[in-house]
Amino acid sequence: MIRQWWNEKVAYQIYPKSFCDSDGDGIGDLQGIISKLDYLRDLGVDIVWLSPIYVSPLADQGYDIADYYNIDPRFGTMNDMDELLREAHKRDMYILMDLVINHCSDEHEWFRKAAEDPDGKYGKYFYLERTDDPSTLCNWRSYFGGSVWDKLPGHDDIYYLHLFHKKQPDLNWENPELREDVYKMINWWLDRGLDGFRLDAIINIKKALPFRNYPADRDDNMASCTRMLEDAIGIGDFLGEMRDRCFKPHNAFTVGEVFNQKDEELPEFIGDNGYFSSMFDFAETIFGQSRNGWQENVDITPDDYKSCVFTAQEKFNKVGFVSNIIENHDEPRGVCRYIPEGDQSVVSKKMLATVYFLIKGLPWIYQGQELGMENLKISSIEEVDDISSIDSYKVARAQGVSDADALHMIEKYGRDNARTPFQWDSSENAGFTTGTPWLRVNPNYTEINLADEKDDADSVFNYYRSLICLRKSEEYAETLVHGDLTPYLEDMHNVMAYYRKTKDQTLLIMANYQNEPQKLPLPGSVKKVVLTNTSDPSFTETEITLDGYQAVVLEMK
Ligand code: TEU
Repeated sequence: MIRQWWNEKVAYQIYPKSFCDSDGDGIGDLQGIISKLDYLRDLGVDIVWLSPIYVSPLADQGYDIADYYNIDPRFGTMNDMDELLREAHKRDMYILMDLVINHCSDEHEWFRKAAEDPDGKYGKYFYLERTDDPSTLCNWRSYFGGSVWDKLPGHDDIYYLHLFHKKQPDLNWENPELREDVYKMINWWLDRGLDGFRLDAIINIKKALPFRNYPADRDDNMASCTRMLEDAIGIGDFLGEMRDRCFKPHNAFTVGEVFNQKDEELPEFIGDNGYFSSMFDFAETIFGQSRNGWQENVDITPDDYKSCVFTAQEKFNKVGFVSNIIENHDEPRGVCRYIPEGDQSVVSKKMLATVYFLIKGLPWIYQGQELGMENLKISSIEEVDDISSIDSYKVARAQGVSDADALHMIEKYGRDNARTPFQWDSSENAGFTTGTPWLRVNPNYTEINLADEKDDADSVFNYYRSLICLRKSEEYAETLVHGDLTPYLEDMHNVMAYYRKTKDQTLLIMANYQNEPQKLPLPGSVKKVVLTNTSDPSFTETEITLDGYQAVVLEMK
């Protein structure tokens, strides 16, 4: 595998709407981000991905783009964007934008023109089907619920395809003219100095055609649109073309949001000369998901988490450099998902940070994760903003789930959890805005906030700093970035342990993934305790005792 400049970096995701509001309108913005670049630099962040800031009606919080060439005024101006690029580059940091090209907004000019003249050029930019009888359209269910087909505005006999929200019409990648327009836009941004992209929902750009029904998987008589992806062959032609026309000539960094990939295709995706530089591992994210809806999801246990991570490591490390996360803007807070309910504490949060941050791959931190931010409590569906939570609530209620249980389900899986404003300090609105925040601040901001954690040597925040320093240290970087990963004590209940090894150095990362202390066998002599999240562990030549949720990084002789 060819080594890349970004292997040794640390990446961070910003959800701009909720990061920092500079003008008091309750919405985070580019000037807010610029004002926090030094914060990120000091934390040790190199690569920053911004969730979408393009012009958008925000039907899906910016993942519905109405103009790819402009910044939404709520986030700032193109001058602000240029300033952000300049200021980031001055600090040796890299900026990635979100590339949302499976679909655009129904308010995009292309879609408006398609509705005006479905037989003209722009009609071919979308998937349009002409019929007087909508029951003849294929029975795919969209990601956000309901049919993937909706009426083209102004036409009673033409329907357009949307795998996501009805305000997110899918772009027709089979059309070379559309592809040219997309490549032109990507190159325009890269020429401006952008360093790369995160590729949104990218696996969906290839459809299994012609459209056809699949066996219904719920009693709405529809089939999840992901079923179609299994039969969609040939996405590589599009992705390879995009790499060659856009990313490669600019030496851009790209990370794919890829669900439902075919494992045999992994080398083409992220091997040397892959379509992307890296892609996210979502094995832990999707664990326990039920086809029937969130009400039937199964919790992930520490042993399940370990098994997902090790299986993914085995799969990805053979072919490329994976991107590792415990949360993002679509997921609950990692500390609430991967630490059993009720066990969230500073110590357990640091344990989770240790085990995920030191596996092989590019570590990503989602804003607020470095503080140990937690899920949001809700008391009524009226408080919920996220469209996917609202749909999941409806599905659960229709299945007979009680209001209280359906709300609890949203507390566990909803996308608002990660989207609450960043908790800068304990002043009103957590220091995020002087106005009214667009989404509720998590009331726990008086206990969990950056200002307090900065001054506390034992905080989650300062522990993240230690982890980043360790991964970048002269002494251990080679092993932590490039060393092999091998599981240790893989079958031991509530233990997650692994080696990171080069020919000159062996590190052993061990975590006791439960409240009760555990004695664990040591495979050899310890040379040094490099890091721990509590007090120094007691160990002999053959055995180590770890407190509840204690994690250690040991250098072995
Ligand atoms: O998410 C795409 C996506 O496919 C996930 O919602 C996925 O369906 C699910 O997690 C699988 O378990 C991206 C963005 O991250 C999200 O915010 C957008 O809403 C979506 O694309 C549409 O652009």
